[in-house]
Amino acid sequence: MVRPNEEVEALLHEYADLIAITGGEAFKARAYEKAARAIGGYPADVSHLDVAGLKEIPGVGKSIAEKVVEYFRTGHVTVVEERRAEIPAGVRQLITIPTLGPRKAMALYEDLHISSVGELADAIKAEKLRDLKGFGEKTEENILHGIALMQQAGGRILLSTAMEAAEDIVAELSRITGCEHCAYAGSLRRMKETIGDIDILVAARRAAPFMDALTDLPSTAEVIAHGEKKTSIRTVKGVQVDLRVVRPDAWGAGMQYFTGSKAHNIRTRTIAVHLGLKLSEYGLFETEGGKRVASRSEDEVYARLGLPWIPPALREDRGEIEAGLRGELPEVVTERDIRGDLHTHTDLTDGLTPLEDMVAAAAQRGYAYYAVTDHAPNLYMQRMTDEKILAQREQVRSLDGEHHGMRLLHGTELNIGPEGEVDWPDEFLQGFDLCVAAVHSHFNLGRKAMTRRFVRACENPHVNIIGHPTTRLLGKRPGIDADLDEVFAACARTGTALEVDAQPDRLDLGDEDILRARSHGAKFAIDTDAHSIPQLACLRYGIGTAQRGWLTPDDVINTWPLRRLRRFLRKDRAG
Ligand code: DGT
Ligand code: CA
Ligand code: CA
Repeated sequence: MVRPNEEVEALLHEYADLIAITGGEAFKARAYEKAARAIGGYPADVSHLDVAGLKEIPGVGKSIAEKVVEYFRTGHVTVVEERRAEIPAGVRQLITIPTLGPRKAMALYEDLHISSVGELADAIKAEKLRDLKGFGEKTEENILHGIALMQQAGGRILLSTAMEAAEDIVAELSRITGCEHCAYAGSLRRMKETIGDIDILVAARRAAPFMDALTDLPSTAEVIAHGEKKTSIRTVKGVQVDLRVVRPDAWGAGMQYFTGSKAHNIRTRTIAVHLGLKLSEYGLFETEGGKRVASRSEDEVYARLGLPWIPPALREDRGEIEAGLRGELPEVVTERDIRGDLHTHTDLTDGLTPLEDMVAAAAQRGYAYYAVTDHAPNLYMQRMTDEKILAQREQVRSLDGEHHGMRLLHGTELNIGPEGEVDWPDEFLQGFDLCVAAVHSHFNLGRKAMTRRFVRACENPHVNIIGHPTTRLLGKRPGIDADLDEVFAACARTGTALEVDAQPDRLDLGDEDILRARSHGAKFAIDTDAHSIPQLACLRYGIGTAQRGWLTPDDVINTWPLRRLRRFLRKDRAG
């Protein structure tokens, strides 16, 4: 992703929120939202553009372009600063509660002087909200639910947010003289879906220059601890970073220890004890006499324990130790195995980028095939029609093979209705190369009806992939309630793949559901669901999640050669 673009995206989103809270016109807030998304999804670095260049971006007019230029020239935007000053930080915190919009947040502040999440929870408990205009018992319930969801996230951050921060810091520290290795470890290296804190490891003879560099970074807001062995800081975005510096000859042992997980480490330490050895972050030593037997590389440490090197995503004590001891570790799927993306959008619906640009960007990633799957008509706000999708098909056919032979598949993202029905009749669906189908409404049908709904969708001979199957949004919306074992079994039986949607706030299916689905024999598609060119790079998060679910290339249909994929896409149909 392009970092300056993301900064502007965040700033414009904030400005839109501020406009909404302070009672500004709704259309103005919407215009800033739209520009924020467009800039976030713009493939080129916007910090290099002047006003004229910025105005080329759809949705960006003169006034927004000028603010962006001001931001890169001065580091701030005056009107944003002014609006910020009008609103207590607590109110801005209120609108981060899922289900509570800016208008309600401002009403709470003006009528009840509520300016923090804690005060809001107290007021709900005292039943103070239900008498406010526009509120009621149901609103109280919804807000409490939103607060609970926010607290469940428990200060954990999305994998992508942690990854971007960590990669910046690793790049900075790697430049320092004396740095022999630098990498992130912990849950981030294991590609967990959310991250508590970032753990960074450096191998060097002297620790001080690295510790000092971390505390001096411009993105460091607060120093939590500053020591010889470990330094902890908090970034301006509120993310905690722990840095440890180890001696170069202990790099492997350090990485093994600080990658974790704790549960995995307990197992490796126990194996060491049985071998008359002691394993720590400094190395593997003989218990008697303390002679060092391994520490330089992870490979060496694992080998001395009788284990192959274990991919970090598997290190959760979910059977990887046993599999390793038997020599049966899976060869998990990697980004290099992926031959194409099977769920992507264009600006024909809610994507930001025209078809030809998405296709060109996909080709640059070296894909052998690429599917375009814009939204189908029942997602009404996308205004899809038969004519539009057929015209797009013509366009897809004309671009097919134009980029070093990359094949294009024309698909759609269908909406699974409450009864499991989808947007178009069979005859029309026949014309697509593949169909993703996903739930976008009626999230609370009840378990039985929801299960039946998914099973019916799987039984549709044209539905190839269930998109973001649980519809969860990390930290915002729980997954749907269905008998997933029944759904997964239906997928396996009907030849319908389950998606591992790589959008960082979805990662859906998640690792545990993948493990379950795999045990039913289901197949998977790791897709980005990209709505812009930068989002094509989210694939890595889907790959990490798939690895945590023990998926191998054979489990993942978009690692297959096109012929095998096409056979799968035909389901049981003849021809
Ligand atoms: P997080 O930060 O909550 O997302 O999860 P982790 O796994 O990154 O946990 P963290 O940051 O507390 O510690 C990083 C790694 O250091 C952890 O995965 C394993 C190792 N570690 C930390 N504390 C202990 C411990 O008490 N025993 C063992 N064996 N390993 C530990
Ligand atoms: Ca951590
Ligand atoms: Ca940590």
